[in-house]
Amino acid sequence: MIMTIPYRCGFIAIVGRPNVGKSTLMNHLIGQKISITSKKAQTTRHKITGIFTDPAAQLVFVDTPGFQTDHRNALNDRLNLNVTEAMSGVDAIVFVVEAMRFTEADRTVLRQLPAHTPVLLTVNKIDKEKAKNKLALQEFIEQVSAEFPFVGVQTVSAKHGLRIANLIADLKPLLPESVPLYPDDMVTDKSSRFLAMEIVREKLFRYLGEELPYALNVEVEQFKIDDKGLHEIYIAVLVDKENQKPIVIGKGGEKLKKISTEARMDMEKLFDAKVFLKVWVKVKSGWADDIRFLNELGL
Ligand SMILES: Nc1nc2c(ncn2[C@@H]2O[C@H](COP(=O)(O)OP(=O)(O)OP(=O)(O)O)[C@@H](O)[C@H]2O)c(=O)[nH]1
Ligand SMILES: [Mg+2]
Repeated sequence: MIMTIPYRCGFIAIVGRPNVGKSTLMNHLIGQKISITSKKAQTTRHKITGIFTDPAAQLVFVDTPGFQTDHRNALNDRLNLNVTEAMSGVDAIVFVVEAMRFTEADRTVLRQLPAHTPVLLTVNKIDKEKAKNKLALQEFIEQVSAEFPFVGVQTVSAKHGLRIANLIADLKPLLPESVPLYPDDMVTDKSSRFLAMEIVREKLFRYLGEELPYALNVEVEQFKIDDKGLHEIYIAVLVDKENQKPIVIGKGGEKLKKISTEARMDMEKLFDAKVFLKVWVKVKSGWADDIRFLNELGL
C-alpha cells in the first residue's frame, strides 16, 4: 500500500519590531533577495510576499514593516495598520526577536498578535557575540516564552542562513492541507515595477546612510518594455524639503549617479534583460503626513 502525505500550503506573516531582521530572514527562507534590508530601522514599508515551494509544501511568507511605537504620524499609523492587516487571515505567524534583547517595543508587537493563530518565536542574530553564551541564551528564551503562548521556538541567524531549514520544518505542520496556490517557480507575487522601485530604495539606504532624509519615497513614473526586451524605467525620488535634494544628488551629481548605476545593474540581473534607467529627485513637502498621497503611493 502506498501512503501519500497530504500537500500543505498556507500564509505566514513575519512580524516584529523594526530592525530585528525580518526581511533578511524572509530572503533566506525563499533563497532570493526580494525584500530590502538595511542597518536603519523602518526599511520595509510595503508588505512583500515571498514564496517557498518544495515537494511537500508551499509556504507563502508575508514580510511586514517593523511595528512602530514612536514617531506618531500618518505614515507610521498606516504602516502599523498594514502589519495588523497582514496578521489577520494568515495560518501562522513568525514572531522575530533579536537574541538577548527584548524590549517594550517587542512587547507592544506581541500585544497586537491575533488570538487563535499559532505563533512561532524566532530568536534571530544568534551569531552575535552576546548570544554565544548558551546558558544565557536559554534563559533569554525562557523569559520571552513566558510572555506569550508560543507554539514553539527556533534560534536562527538570518544573515548567515543558519538553521533556516529547521524553521521551515517547524512551520509546515502549522499549515492547512491544500494544493499549492502559486506556480512552483514563482518566488514573489510582486510586479517588476514594484521590485524596480525597491531596488532604488535599497541603494538610497545604502549610499545615504545616516544622511538619509526620514521622509523619502520612491515612485515609478514609467516602466516600458520594447519589442527587443529593453526595459525603460523612469523613477522619481521624493523628498520632503528643497534642502534635502542636494543630499541625494551629491557633489556634481555623483551620489545619484552611483545609486542609479548600481540599481540598473541589479535590475538587469533580476529581470535578465537590458535596462535603461533614469532616476531623479523631486520635492513633495509634507508627504509623510498626507493621507491622500499615501493612498496614491499604495502604502
Ligand atoms: N549579526 C546579524 N545581523 C543580522 C541578522 N539578521 C539581520 N541582521 C542585520 O540587522 C539589520 C536589520 O535587518 P532587516 O532585515 O532590514 O530588519 P527588518 O526587521 O526587516 O527591519 P524593518 O524592515 O526596518 O522593520 C541589517 O543590518 C541586517 O544585516 C543576523 O542573523 N545576524
Ligand atoms: Mg524589513
